[in-house]
Amino acid sequence: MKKRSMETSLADHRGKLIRSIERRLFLKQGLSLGALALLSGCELTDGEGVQKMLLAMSRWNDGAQAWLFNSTKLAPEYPESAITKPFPFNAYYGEDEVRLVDAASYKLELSGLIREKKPWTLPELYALPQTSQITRHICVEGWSAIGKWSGVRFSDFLARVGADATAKYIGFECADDYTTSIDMATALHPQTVLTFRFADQILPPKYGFPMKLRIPTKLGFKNPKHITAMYVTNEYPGGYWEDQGYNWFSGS
Ligand SMILES: Nc1nc2c(c(=O)[nH]1)N[C@H]1C(S)=C(S)[C@@H](COP(=O)(O)O)O[C@H]1N2
Ligand SMILES: [Mo]
Repeated sequence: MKKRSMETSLADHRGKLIRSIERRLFLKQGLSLGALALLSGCELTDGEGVQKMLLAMSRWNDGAQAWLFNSTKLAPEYPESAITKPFPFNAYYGEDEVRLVDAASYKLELSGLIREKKPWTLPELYALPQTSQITRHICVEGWSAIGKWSGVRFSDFLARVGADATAKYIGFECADDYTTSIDMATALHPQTVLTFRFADQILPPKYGFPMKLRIPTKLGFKNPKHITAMYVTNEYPGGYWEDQGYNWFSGS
């Protein structure tokens, strides 16, 4: 009897915990518990596993929110001394399978609701006015790292090519067949930068040569590397992880 009532109260406690964490996730991040379970590979029927995952996610989520959901709506920037060394590599495959993009034949293709659809070569992109940022990259897998990226402010690039800023989405295709898409407001955010350099060097292959769209207000998986094509559209484009249940917005 005693054991039974303890079990009941534990289950009750777990129920409350789940509901409170779900509510917070839903309100602040748009993530569902199902999505979280997917991310952490946790079996939702396993009581102990659920408990552990919830506690870990609760802690991680609090930290992530402090970094991401800044009231000024700008992601924090850091001094050079805060840069994480070595900076982690991540992709949906291992580092031995990193795609090598040929610089000489590379062209960035533009399509959809864009006036000037002429493809861009790397020398043309490198000649655009450049800006730098030292920001925190936050991966949904539970790690974060601070790095320095440089490139052209994405809003400047979009204005230059005549992208329809009233359209809803921008979709990205990458040399490794990865895809993702973002909302126009985030595309126009001042800290969203089409970057060609990491730590003042041309982006090495593992960090996304020839370019990574750096979006410090969004989770890592919304920061496409090896971009080969982008298109502006009003039709929801989805993406590699988004189509598997990851929250599409995943940012602030
Ligand atoms: N093309 C492409 N971009 C991608 C990915 C990928 O697999 N392919 N992974 C994403 C994820 S989940 C993360 S955390 C970051 C990792 O970037 P990094 O290798 O520079 O740390 O790239 C993002 N962009
Ligand atoms: Mo990630």
